[in-house]
Amino acid sequence: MRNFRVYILIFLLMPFIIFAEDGSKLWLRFPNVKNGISSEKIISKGKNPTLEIAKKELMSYWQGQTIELRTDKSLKNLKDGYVIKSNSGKIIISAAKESGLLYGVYHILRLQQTKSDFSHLNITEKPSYDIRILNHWDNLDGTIERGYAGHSLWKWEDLPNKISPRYEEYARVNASIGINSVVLNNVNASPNMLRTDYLQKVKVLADVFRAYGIKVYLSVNFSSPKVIGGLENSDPLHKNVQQWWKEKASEIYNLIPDFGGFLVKANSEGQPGPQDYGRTHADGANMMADILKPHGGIVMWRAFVYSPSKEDRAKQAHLEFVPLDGKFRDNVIIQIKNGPVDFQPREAFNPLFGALKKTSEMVEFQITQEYLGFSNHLVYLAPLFKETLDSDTYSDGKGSTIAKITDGTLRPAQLTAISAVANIGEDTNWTGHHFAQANWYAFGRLAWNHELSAENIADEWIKMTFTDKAAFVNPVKKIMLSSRETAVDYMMPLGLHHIFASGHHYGPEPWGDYKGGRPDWSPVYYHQANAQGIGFDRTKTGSDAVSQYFSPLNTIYGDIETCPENLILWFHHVPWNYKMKDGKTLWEELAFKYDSGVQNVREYQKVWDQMEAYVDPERFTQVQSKLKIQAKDAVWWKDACLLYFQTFSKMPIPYDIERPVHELEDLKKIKLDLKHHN
Ligand code: GCW
Repeated sequence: MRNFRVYILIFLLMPFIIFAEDGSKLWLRFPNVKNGISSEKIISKGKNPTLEIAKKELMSYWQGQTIELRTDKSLKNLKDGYVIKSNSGKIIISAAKESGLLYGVYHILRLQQTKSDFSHLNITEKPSYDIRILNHWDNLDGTIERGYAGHSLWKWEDLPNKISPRYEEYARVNASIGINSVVLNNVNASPNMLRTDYLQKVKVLADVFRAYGIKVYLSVNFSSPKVIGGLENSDPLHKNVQQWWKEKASEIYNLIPDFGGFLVKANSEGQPGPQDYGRTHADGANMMADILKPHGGIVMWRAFVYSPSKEDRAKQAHLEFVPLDGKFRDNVIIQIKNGPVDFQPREAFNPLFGALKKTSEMVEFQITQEYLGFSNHLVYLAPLFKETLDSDTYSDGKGSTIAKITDGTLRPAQLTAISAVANIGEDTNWTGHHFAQANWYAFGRLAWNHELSAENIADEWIKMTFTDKAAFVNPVKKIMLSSRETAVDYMMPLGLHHIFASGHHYGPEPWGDYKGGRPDWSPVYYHQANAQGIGFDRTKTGSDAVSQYFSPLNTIYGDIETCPENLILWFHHVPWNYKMKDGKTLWEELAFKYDSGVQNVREYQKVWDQMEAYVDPERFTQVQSKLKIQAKDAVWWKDACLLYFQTFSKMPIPYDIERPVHELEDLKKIKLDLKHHN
């Protein structure tokens, strides 16, 4: 009898068990689809693992007309793009490569998921970038630097024998948005990554990813020859060092014939590099490039370099790399963070874009929210990505946007690529926050087509991930689209930057003054608040970072009257009573911005609570809880920054905004136990 009751209970709960929504499916949800079309309704020739995946997806999920998958070498100019055409009752997807066919299949599935019309299709897609790459900052011990979604997906201890099913799921999800490359390990790279036993593990991952059109790359430690090769040093100009790399490359390519290449963080934040031997970044990058060249591999050399010096940190990459322009091999690409400091909620764009005229350049974004509330805050990053890509550098006259510089439109670049630091971990929902999935999605979509709008991408993602009901889509889209500006407002409005708590970067610490430590890791170095005003003077009379920008931006940014207000404290030290465009003083404006950030998050909570009817209970409550944290954190940020800056401005917090609820002295005592180095 008891057993019987248990059975009844299980039976009644069945629909909930089956349809439990834990976010693990990401945007590849097909809640009402039991089966796709039968194999007879798929026309294709030849056998190939990628093609088999494409067919399997159609047979599992596609509910429309007959599909023909056609490889067509004449479409080579589309690279791994594709053409989709409706033709007398069927749909023909053609592409030069099988990966293009797979992307085409995900395209029509997306149309089905978003309930778009697919009766008269005539679509031609060509990716904006050849290499669309995720950078994992995963360590060999399973931790992830700046990772907020649990441990690493890569189970190094189990590999090469045990293969987690998530490797393939990961590859599939990436393929669905066109990501075709991944760097498996942290740029703060362990030399052990290149040990033979690890390479055999890497091979297994590469073998799983290959059918999904994904190539594997590795971050390498510049000292590897010395550390694991037992050489005396790792001087790139030494023959035995070069020989070591040569043999290593052969070993890698024997295991992984389509290996992508190396990503290198050198002479930055304590990492070894060519400068340890009096050599330049070009010497180091070229040595590796020469070794990879015969195998078809490339070097992505990072421009994120700065040393503890008197020079403004925002200027250092430009100072270092511009003199090397023209000296890099054609299979080297310089990987440049979107801003010149470090993935801040808002930065001016990195002036290195466009400044290297004879060298391929690529953007590095950060999807993981190191500086944006980890996986606790809802911050949709497509507007940030777009802001960078659409920035006009004026390097080759008006219209020289970062998108056009990096995608090869403006200059025939040898290599075109775009990268982002992943936010993926072993959490069931992959990214910690359900809405952080949207940032992975948005990066992939923009890497495929940087002309898509943040709004369109949000629209697709919401419909695929949650529901297409307008009563849900529209308000949620509104939240997403304003969320980045909201985060800027409650953390660092008007161009403020890097006033985070030290090390872990969660929460405010504008008072942070690491006397005796590195000034360029101290908040007070970045905000420069004093009795006169606040902000970093980067004008000609300050650090002169403005001169690294092409005309007319150097003058626009350099003049307080013409500098965009959202960057005013990035470029200027501004008096507290400076009159802003809306008539408020700088101090009032700052206070209003912080307050509006807080109010917006409260609004998001209200809107989300009204969405309950449209979302499964699991994801509804999880997002709801995260919004509570975000609301509390926003108030924490606002109080910490306003109360602290008030000690300089000596002005009242405008009376029509919410009053602080904390004491400054209490906030100063907060020390979160989240470990990290800087
Ligand atoms: O954003 C900073 C991070 C470091 C990171 C570094 C980098 C991988 O705080 O954790 O190291 O940038 O991009 O190299």
